[in-house]
Amino acid sequence: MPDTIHFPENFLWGAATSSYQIEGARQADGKGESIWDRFSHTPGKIQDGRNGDIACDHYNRMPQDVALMQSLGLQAYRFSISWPRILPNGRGAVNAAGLDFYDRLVDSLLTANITPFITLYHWDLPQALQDEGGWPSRSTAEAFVTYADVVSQRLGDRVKNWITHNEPWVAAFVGYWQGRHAPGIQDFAQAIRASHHLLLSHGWAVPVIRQNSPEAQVGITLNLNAVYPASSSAADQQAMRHEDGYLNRWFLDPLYGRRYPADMVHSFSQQGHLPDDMAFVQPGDLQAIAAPMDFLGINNYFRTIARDKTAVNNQPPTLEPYDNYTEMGWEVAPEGIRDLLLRVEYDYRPGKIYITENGASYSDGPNGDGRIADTRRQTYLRTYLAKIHEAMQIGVPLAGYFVWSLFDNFEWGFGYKQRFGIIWVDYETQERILKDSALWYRSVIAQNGFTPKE
Ligand code: IFM
Repeated sequence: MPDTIHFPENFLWGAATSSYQIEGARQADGKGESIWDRFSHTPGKIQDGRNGDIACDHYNRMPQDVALMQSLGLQAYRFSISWPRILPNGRGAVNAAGLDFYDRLVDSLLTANITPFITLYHWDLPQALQDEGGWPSRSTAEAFVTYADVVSQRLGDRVKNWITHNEPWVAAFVGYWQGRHAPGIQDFAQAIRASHHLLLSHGWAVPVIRQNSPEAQVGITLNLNAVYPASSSAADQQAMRHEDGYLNRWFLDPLYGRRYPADMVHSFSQQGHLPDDMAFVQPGDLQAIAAPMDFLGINNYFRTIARDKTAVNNQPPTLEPYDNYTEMGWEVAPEGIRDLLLRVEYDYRPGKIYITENGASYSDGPNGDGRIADTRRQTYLRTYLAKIHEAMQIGVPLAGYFVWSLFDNFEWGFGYKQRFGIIWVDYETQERILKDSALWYRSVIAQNGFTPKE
């Protein structure tokens, strides 16, 4: 192991958040209702029964929060825009006050020398559009393009890094199939349609953003995992291929011009999941989805070990998870992020990659002195960053890293029980406290690297 790990000079160190998870201000200044407002106010949907009405109150504390980012030396900040703050009904009248908030945020970041990375869609769809069918409906993709146009016209002079969507797999399959996320639907056919319209809206928005934001870098963020077979049996190899197809290839293949993976279309169809045989894919859609991008954003937290549990007399597994999990129950397996990066580079050649999210949920809080010794998070970040660095040494064109998350925040269906922040948030007082991991991350940024064993 090298004594010190150094990153390239222009490597970008950032942190990420999303609108619904931190902003609060549910109805402030003309904001419309989102599917997460509706879902989180539906009894039984959120584990701790809470919602994002206040969250980190970032909408009202934005200047202090940017000052905190500056105190950490952050070079980039990835945040998302709340669509219903801009277009309360999803389309139609623009809410100027909503745009003004992000205008102020962007100016504050630039003044603090922090590069803004905007995510246009991080799951808070205007409820009005869900009422018309949501992502399974093609008209939502059309509405997204208008929304992208409005935002990029206003901010595109100063913002040069644009992410159309965050984790379309989650938006489609957790929102419309597992039903654990808004809008809470459990219908695979709807989820598949949603996945297509999310991708289509991305492809349609890319040229619009480019037009409004000269020299913009435009990409999408996918949640991807390295997938390993639990043994070398044919059954486990096949399970691996299926998991990989469902999570990774279903999105990567069409984005990189290879159409939807035929094996997955066949498999979904055999399971009776494609009643209309993907007739919703219209001529020109696949070309639109494959619009050239400037970078790929990857969110990664854990790896997947694929096991065919139905196979008769399957070989015993040769690969078992480590006995090391975060409080989300996600396995800590740093080599997964290295293998994932190598695989994506080898198979898709994205040209430029950012890790747009990586981090860990541990609930360590202040001790008697007010210090937060979140050593497990620090170890997680250090070991994952070391593997990321290995991938870069082998040739993966990684341009930056965004820790998830800047703050503890509303963790969707889990509510506030899960804490991913490098900054502690006391939800009673809204006090922010830098955890030890934040202090460590500040030193990583300052030194552009770290000592693997510290
Ligand atoms: O909090 C989420 C984020 O919104 C999307 N990626 C995963 C994170 C942790 O679950």
